[in-house]
Amino acid sequence: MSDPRPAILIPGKMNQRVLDRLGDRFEILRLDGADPALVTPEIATRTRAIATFNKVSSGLMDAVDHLEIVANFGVGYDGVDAAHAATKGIVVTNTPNVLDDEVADTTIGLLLNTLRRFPAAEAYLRAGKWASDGPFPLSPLTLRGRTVGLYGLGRIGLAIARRLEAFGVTLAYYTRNPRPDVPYRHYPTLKGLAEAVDTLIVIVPGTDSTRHTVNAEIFSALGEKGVVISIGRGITVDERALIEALQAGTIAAAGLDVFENEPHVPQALIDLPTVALLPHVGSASVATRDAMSDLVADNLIAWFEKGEAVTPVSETPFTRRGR
Ligand code: A2R
Repeated sequence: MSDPRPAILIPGKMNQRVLDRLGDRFEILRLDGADPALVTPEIATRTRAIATFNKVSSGLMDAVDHLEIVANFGVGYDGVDAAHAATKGIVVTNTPNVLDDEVADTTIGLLLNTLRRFPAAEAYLRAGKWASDGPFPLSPLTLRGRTVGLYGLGRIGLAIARRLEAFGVTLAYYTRNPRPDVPYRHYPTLKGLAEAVDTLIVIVPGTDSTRHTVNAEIFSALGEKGVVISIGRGITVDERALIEALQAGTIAAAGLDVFENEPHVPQALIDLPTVALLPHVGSASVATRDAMSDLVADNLIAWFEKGEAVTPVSETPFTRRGR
């Protein structure tokens, strides 16, 4: 007799906590990767849900016959073809809210690392140079007196802005739609924002409308004291133009947690002393990743047991099963 439980397909890796939470309510089907060619006829027939780390193509959705829900681990779902899901009535869920504070904390750390060169200072101490060579050189840059522009002022952007208020810096932002609930000045264009500030924090999703929007024109507008912090998605920043801007002194420094071709980071960036780098760890604490795991599981459990998604993305606002 076939298994009566709904089958969840997991293409590639998944957090153990998600699997533990799904428990014995579901049949779990595994694939080595998110390649539709790996889908067997049995998997195609049985799969009703996919749980993923941001990688489900239209081809993978089409390769299974009775797909109802794609539960993505992460707030960004640029690797899931949500537009295609919408055309098929498949709901896509993500993990908003539960990571806002963690990513905002990371952003502040990256910003300070970039301006004050704390990682280099620590490496200096660890190498014994404090004792042999004397004090670490003064940082040319500081957060004092800066004007910070946020490119993106959604859930995470607002958590960053609230923190920065306590640092006594002036704040402004660019989004397509001004927010009525914030005191910060809104600029209707990214270039206008970049001309008005000296520090740009990039916290928008990676979409066709944000791809390479932080480019040579924006670096020129920021100017030679300019600092760019990228914490949303790598493709928003034109990495090649960023390297050129840093090498030429068009801007002063950059702090990056996300990259265009992760986990590969261009050697030119690694070689630049004016860059602070992190390996995409914005939300990467055990506690926050556990909360994200729980939200992935909650979406799947709620969908099949209550007929409701907890956090559907905007392209697939199907809060109810069989809507
Ligand atoms: O433009 P608006 O009014 O939709 O504002 C959103 C802004 N945004 C953009 N701003 C300018 N040009 C665009 N083409 C554009 N697309 C989006 O980004 C809003 O202020 C912000 C997104 O906010 P949330 O949807 O609340 O996202 P959350 O949770 O803050 O996460 C942002 C991204 C994720 O998508 C991941 O890629 C990454 O951070 O972890």
